[in-house]
This record gives sequence, C-alpha cells and structure tokens, in this order.
Amino acid sequence: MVSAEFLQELPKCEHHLHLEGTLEPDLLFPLVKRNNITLPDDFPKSVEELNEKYKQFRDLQDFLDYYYTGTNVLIKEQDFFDLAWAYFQKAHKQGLVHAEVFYDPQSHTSRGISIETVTKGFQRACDKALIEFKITSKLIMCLLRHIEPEECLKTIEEATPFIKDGTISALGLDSAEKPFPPNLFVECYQKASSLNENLRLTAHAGEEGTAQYVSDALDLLQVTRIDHGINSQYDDELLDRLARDQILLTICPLSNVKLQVVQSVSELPLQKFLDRNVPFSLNSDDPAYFGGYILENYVQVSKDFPHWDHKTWGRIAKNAINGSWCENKRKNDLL
Ligand code: ES4
Ligand code: ZN
Repeated sequence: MVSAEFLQELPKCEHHLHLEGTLEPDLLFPLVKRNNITLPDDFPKSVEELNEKYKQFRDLQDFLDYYYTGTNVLIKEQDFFDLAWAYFQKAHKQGLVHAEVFYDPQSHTSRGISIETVTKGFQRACDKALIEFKITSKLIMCLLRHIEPEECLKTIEEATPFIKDGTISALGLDSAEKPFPPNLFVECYQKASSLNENLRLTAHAGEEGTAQYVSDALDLLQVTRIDHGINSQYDDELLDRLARDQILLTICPLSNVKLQVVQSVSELPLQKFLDRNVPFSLNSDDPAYFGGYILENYVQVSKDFPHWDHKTWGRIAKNAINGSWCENKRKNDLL
C-alpha cells in the first residue's frame, strides 16, 4: 500500500465538491449567531450533537434535508466568502492544486439572496486561493433537480451575466436524482449553452439512478462529464463509450459510504474502470457531512485497494489533471 505521505504529495484536482457541503458545524453555529437565524426546533443544538447526526445518513434525501437547512445560515457575501475560503485553506494543506467547485444558486435565491451576492462571495475566495496558494479553480453552477425546470430557466436568466463573462465556467445538475431524470432538463441545458459556447456541461447521474440516467445525461443534455456515475458499471456498452470519449467520472468514495450507496469503498468499481480505461477522479462531495476532504478520500481508497502501486496512483492523478477544465497551459504545468 502506498503511504499517506505519498498521497499528500500527489498533485490533486477536485471536480466534485459542493461549496455548501463544506459548511462545518463549527462555522454553522457562529453564522447562526452572526445572522440571527432561527433553526428548526428539532435541529441539533451544538457542534457535538450535529456531528453525531452526520455519522450516518439513511440515503441521499436524508442527507439533503440537513444540507438544505445548513445553507439557510448563509446570508451575506462575506458568509459565502468565509465558507469557500475555509475550504481552500483545508484543501491546500492536503495538496490540492486545482478545484472545480459546485454551488447551488437556487438554495439562496429561493430565500431572497441574489445570485450576485453568492457568486461574488465565492469568486472572491477563488481569487484569494489563486494568489495565496496558487490553486486554480472554476465555478460550476448547479440546478436543483427537485425544482421545476421552468423555474430553473429563470435561474439561468438571472445567471446570464456570469455565464456570459465566464465567471460561471460550467453547468451541473444535483439534488435528489431518481425522481428527476435528465430528460426534464434538456431545455435548461440548451438555453445555458446558447449563452456561451465555452460553457462546460456536467450532471450528477448514476449515483442512485441507473446506467440509463448516465446515457441520457450524455445523449440528451450533451454533458462531457458525469458526477458519480458508478452505476455505469452495469452497462458494458456505456463503459466502452465512456472510455472511447474519455468522459470523466467524478467519484466520491466517502460520500457513497455515508449515503449507503455502497457498504464499503472496496465495493466501488474502480478496478473495473481502470481496466477498461474509463477515466475517473476521486473527490469529497460534501466533506463537512461525509467525514473527509480530498486527502481522506484518497487515503480511504488506498486502504481498500492496497495493491495499487505508485504507478497506478500516478495514472489516477494524471487522469484527474487531463479531465480538468483548466487551460492547456495549466494542465501541462501540472502534468
Ligand atoms: C449532493 Cl451527494 C449529492 N448528490 C446530489 N446532490 C447533492 N447536493 C449536494 N450533495
Ligand atoms: Zn455531489
């Protein structure tokens, strides 16, 4: 098994991280105070109690209920900055060099907070991460699939200046997967793409949904990346396609265990993906909720795949760099 020091030193890229999912209990409670928030009566009252709740979730929806309550404490541009900056500081210590991070504007606009407030706060943290840590980053705006597609079209309208000027680099799709298949969002993806030809497209698919959701995201939404995608393992033709078109799967090992998608990281089809040349990266998803940032995810995989040598890990790190949406010059510097 490779050492934790070796994994720490590997130049790591994050492609699947929800900024709202980095809200640690020890920032959540101070923000409750700072912003005079009233939490639901049955919400845990202390950092310890909340950490206890985060030990296990029944499924994706059980987690999402906590996640959306958590986001309600974010109000001011400074809150969004503080959240993202805390993330970059932690990830920098773990050897992160490039991050493509998600955020959910609708979790905030639905509470009367403007997309400018959210986006500017997050962007300011990205700028600081570049200056202080040389971490490059991209913002990916996600649509919440439990929200009516018509509403999502309005969100895209509100985000138009940021899509046009490239502040938002990509569009994603998250929240409860199974009841809301990709076909519902065809028009949203088309509309967003029409605003900027450089806008990249991704979607959560094949976490709780079937391999068909992955194929549909590729065919109907024209995405060039798949978030999670682990259920692609059950479709041979799809695996061939992912390898042929070098579609990156952004795998989230600790998340999959916490949400009981798998019982242990060893069940993940990572060896199959390697053998079939399906590119993937390892990511932390919602680290404040799932018990680990990027390095803890790498370390857990190394324990569950102890036969992987330095060469295999080098290949994984390279696949993550190659699958990134940074400029070619940056890629070459990282490779
Ligand atoms: C999420 Cl793990 C996961 N799946 C879908 N949507 C999400 N939003 C935040 N984390
Ligand atoms: Zn996710």
